[in-house]
Amino acid sequence: MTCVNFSYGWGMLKKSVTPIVCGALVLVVLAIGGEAAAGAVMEQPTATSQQLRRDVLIDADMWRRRPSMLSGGLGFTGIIGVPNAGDSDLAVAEQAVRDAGGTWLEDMKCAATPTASDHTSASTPGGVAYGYGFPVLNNAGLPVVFSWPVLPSTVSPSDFRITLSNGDEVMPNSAAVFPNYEYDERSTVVLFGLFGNRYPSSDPRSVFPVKVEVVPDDVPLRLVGKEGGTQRGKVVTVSAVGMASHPTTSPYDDPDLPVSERTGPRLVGAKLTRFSRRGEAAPRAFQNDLPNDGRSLYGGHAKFRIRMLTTGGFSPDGVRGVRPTEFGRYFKLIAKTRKGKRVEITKPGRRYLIDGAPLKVLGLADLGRRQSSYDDCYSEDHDNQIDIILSGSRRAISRVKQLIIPAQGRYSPFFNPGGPGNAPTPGVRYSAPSPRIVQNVINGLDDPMSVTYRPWGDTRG
Ligand SMILES: [Ca+2]
Ligand SMILES: [Ca+2]
Ligand SMILES: [Ca+2]
Repeated sequence: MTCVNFSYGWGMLKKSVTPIVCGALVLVVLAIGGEAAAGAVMEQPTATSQQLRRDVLIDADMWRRRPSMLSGGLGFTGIIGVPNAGDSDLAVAEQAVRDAGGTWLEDMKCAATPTASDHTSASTPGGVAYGYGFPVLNNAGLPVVFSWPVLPSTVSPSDFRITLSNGDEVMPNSAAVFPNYEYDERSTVVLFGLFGNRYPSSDPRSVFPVKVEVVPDDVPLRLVGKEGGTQRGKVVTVSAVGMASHPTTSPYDDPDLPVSERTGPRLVGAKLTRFSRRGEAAPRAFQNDLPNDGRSLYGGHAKFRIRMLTTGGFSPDGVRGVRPTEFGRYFKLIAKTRKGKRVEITKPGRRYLIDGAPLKVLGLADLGRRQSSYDDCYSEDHDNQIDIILSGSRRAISRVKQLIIPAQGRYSPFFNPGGPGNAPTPGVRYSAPSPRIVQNVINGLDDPMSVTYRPWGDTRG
């Protein structure tokens, strides 16, 4: 058996395998071989996955004053837990991925030789076990985004019930804060399970989630925040039971819909704060793409941060990472002067004047590590946060009011990991591109709306 190139991140596993992951793969083979054997050896979740269940939050964002579920809907199907997707023989891996409905990048331009996990967003069963505890086979992915971070030790599959458009109710197979594992994140839980198919919602054969809800179990899911949702409030935990989302579309709806109607990933929040790297850390087993904070990439020039929260992974094609240099490819910021004049901020590195005060976008962060240059193999965390890092005066920065993803013309849309790559398999339907998005920016310069919860007093993995 070959034990290489399990990736992780939305199931994209960029890292070489540890003995633990090889062990998990062996368990998968046993599971396929016979349920009795699987039951005997798979009672315990992987040790790595348990690192994500420790209750540590450091300056984690509250995205609204009140706790709620901001989004919860199908991301993509079939590509989570694909046996052989990480095979070192890339022809074997590509065939396995395409057979499962995934895509495989061609003509990659990389300084290093691309591995299977550079070519595809499909994950291996062993890679799933690394972050989620147990392997799964050919599952769908469904991110659930809350307005407050979760209390990690309360997260389990039995906290969720998914109602499908055909009336079926299903429980996920997996649930974890992965890949939103940094201590200043953790408001998104990703679920794996069997949540539908790839027919568009206009097709009578279509099955997709129409309700995603938090239900009671032995240890009901709790969120952590502060009274009133303000920095000064007392730290509280609240039950998430009863919170729900009601999707009406499938990510497999027509990708050629008008840009405003596309059913790909969206934004659910954007917040401006003073730059801080507090909480920019993760448990030991999850540090491969760290540090990825603004100061690590842009040094002392990093003075302000606009962090965005998305409903699912953001990639230019479903597979490749976003690069720190690509602000202008996807985004623009809108500032309003005191007299109401609109200023579009479109170019990184350019100095803009707002009411005579300077502002500059340095670039993007919360992707991967700083490199001297970036290519098709750039490894990033593939979670659902991206930071825009700025320098300039507070007077100018505080006038930034909107973040826009035009998603057409000279602007690229985003795809979740179910996207088509650059060489989709003919006849296979992939998840849709993002719509045009206009997101109001929360001004957190005075009140950053963040919460720290650290009962054990340390941040080590
Ligand atoms: Ca991150
Ligand atoms: Ca980060
Ligand atoms: Ca990120």
